[in-house]
Amino acid sequence: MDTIFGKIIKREIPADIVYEDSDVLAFRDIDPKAPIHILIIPKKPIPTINDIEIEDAELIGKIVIAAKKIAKEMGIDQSGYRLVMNCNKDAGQTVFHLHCHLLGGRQLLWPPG
Ligand code: DGP
Repeated sequence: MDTIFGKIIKREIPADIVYEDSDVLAFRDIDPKAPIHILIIPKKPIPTINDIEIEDAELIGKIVIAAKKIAKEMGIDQSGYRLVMNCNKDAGQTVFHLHCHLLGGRQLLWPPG
């Protein structure tokens, strides 16, 4: 099933893209929760963390590698940042195409709400 993020990958709807390679796309969140709020997604449409298979291990690693590159590029690698992946209802997942939130640019609270 196609999602809004599938449409962004296919350039059917616009997004502020900050990073792309053959496997991963990253763009600014439409409703930012921090001065820097980027979504990093696999181009492969995996709905939730529960659907990740062992053959996706390298792909998931590439998401984290993309995140650290973007954090450095945006100058928050030393001040700090947070990576978040929400899974299903209790975590508040709203888009069922796997994504990793990269949040930074301010002091982040812990624990999250
Ligand atoms: P989650 O709650 O983890 O499923 O986060 C989904 C995020 O996706 C949420 O922070 C808002 C963002 N989002 C939803 N629709 C769009 C869109 O069309 N464009 C962009 N850039 N972000 C979107």
